Amino acid sequence: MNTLKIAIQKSGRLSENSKKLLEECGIKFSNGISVLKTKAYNFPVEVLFLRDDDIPQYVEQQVADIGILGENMVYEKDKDVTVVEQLGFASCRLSLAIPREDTYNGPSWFMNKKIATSYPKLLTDFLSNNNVTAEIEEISGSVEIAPGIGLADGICDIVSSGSTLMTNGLKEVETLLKSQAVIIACKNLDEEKLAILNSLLFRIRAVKNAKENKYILLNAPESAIDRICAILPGMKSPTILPLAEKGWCSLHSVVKEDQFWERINQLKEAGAEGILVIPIEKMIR
Ligand code: PRT
Ligand code: ZN
Repeated sequence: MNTLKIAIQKSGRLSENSKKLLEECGIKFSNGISVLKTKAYNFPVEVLFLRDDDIPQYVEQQVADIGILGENMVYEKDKDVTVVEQLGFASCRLSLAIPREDTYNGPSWFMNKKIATSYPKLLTDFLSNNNVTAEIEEISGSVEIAPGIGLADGICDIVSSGSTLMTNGLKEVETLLKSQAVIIACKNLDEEKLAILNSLLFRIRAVKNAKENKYILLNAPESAIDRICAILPGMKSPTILPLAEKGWCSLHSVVKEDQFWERINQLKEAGAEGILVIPIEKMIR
């Protein structure tokens, strides 16, 4: 039987979440430190462990059929692949930063300056869109120290919390791209591989939906049920069961977690009691 080859990062910021995602989709595979590829026991996929920089090219050439990596790398490498799903982890942004004490007056600050980066393509695009001519110093790591050691005037690098910029005396002045982990796919997948990809995407969406939603149970007087349903718009047709105590009932539904937290006080004011919020493992719409 045909198998779908999935490239994931061997070791780095994306590795654990990529493996966890496949495991949450019920895909079981062995994962020794020195293993470079492995077949899943119970799903027609083979997992290849690679450097994230190589994944776009391998997917374009169909060495791997699909890959999991950051959008920053996808758009920097600019290969002929399709982004098929955003995964919601490894959120970060590609930003320009300059010494903290400098006054920033817009992209023209970078005119005729030297910028250190590992993202020459995305930086070149940004500079040309803003009619700025600058020298790009391409380096592969520790970009943030470049201004401090006199290698560059500013940097263009990935920012997450911002603390690396702060420790290196830099401030963020422009965001070029917001990024998260995505699945990319080769454009030439045959029907059998497409069918496997679709069943994988089905499982991934079930896992993602489950994470965003919670199963909620609460008790309330019958007279409060209409108000409670109006407070939580997700509760279109909740299950309502009578309690042993007359005039009271138990209400069960699925709600978006962020909506629940925003409205918890209103729920209590409306008469909800004994509220339980329970994680959902998989959710199929
Ligand atoms: O070895 P390999 O080439 O596979 O890995 P790598 O070292 O190139 O990549 P890795 O593991 O560092 O990052 C993989 C992907 O994680 C990136 O391409 C991004 O999509 C995503 N990601 C999410 C990040 C960060 N957050 C992040 N904070 N990638 C890098 N960083 C670095 C950044 O370069 C900077 O040095 O963290 C520092 C900034 O972090 P803060 O929190 O101090 O702002
Ligand atoms: Zn890399």
